[in-house]
Amino acid sequence: GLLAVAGLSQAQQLPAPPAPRNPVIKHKYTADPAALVHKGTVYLYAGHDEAPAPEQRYVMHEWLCFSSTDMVNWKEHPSPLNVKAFGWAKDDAWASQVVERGGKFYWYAAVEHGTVPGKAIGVAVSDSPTGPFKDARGSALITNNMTTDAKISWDDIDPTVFIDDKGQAYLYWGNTICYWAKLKPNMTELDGPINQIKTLPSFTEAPWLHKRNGWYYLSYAYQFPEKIAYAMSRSPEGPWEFKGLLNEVAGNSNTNHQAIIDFKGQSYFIYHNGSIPTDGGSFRRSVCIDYLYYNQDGTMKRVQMTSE
Ligand code: FUB
Repeated sequence: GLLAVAGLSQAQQLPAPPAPRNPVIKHKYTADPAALVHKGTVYLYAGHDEAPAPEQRYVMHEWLCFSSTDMVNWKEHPSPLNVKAFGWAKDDAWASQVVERGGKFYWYAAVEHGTVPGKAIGVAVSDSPTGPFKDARGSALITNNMTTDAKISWDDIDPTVFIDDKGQAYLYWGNTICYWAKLKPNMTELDGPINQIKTLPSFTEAPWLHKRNGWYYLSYAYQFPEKIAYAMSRSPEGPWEFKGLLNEVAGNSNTNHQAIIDFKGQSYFIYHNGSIPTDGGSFRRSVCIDYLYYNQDGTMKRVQMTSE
């Protein structure tokens, strides 16, 4: 056809998307990215690393929100959620994810529980992706005494939520053990038992669920210091087949915490490293974005981190 006559492939005719320049947020330390594509805009949600150098511990009290229509220029919104919004929580605004259902936005977040020792997962709700968000339950959705196998107090962290085509919502989370459960259509209550995925080698934490061309992908932080690995399935309930690594340890950070999205015809791998000069590191992290590519068989190619 015309393309052949012109001698140009489709890729040559389309303008290449501008390359994100890493780290994408430079004026604050940002960690544990999650991204939501909604009406032509990407919303980037991140934890806020506030530990003053040289402290080697997590100091995290609030989550941050940025939006972009080109993945390069980011607009910062006022912090839409603080750990204080969960009246039952003590502190620690750890990893989170926002999903949309029926015009409402649900924000799943890991925090330290005030009375049940250990980490817990709460859910906040808003009519807007930029908030304000309020506690949707008045209590934790997941507490440490609901999952007793891991023998650690921080196994109930890093929620990711996925809504399947028929409307069934799934929550996945965990450290050391990868848990999953169904959510009711109200998005604020479990619908059935808490299950475990036992076929993920060296699962550390940070599950992220996404679907593409009939395949379900479960990516996660592997080993420690973390690389990102992934498994694939034909169902959100598994069985999951391990497929290998997506990257190497991200510069100067023990954790890596990915999100994966498609936006305007390009796939993106979003993660954090410790690359801001002088004080950046495992407790002063920075969100980065790189391109992600798939093979013909649906497997994902190893990500070339531009920070490498
Ligand atoms: O940011 C605190 C914790 O570090 C997160 O929950 C983990 O995913 C790791 O990034």
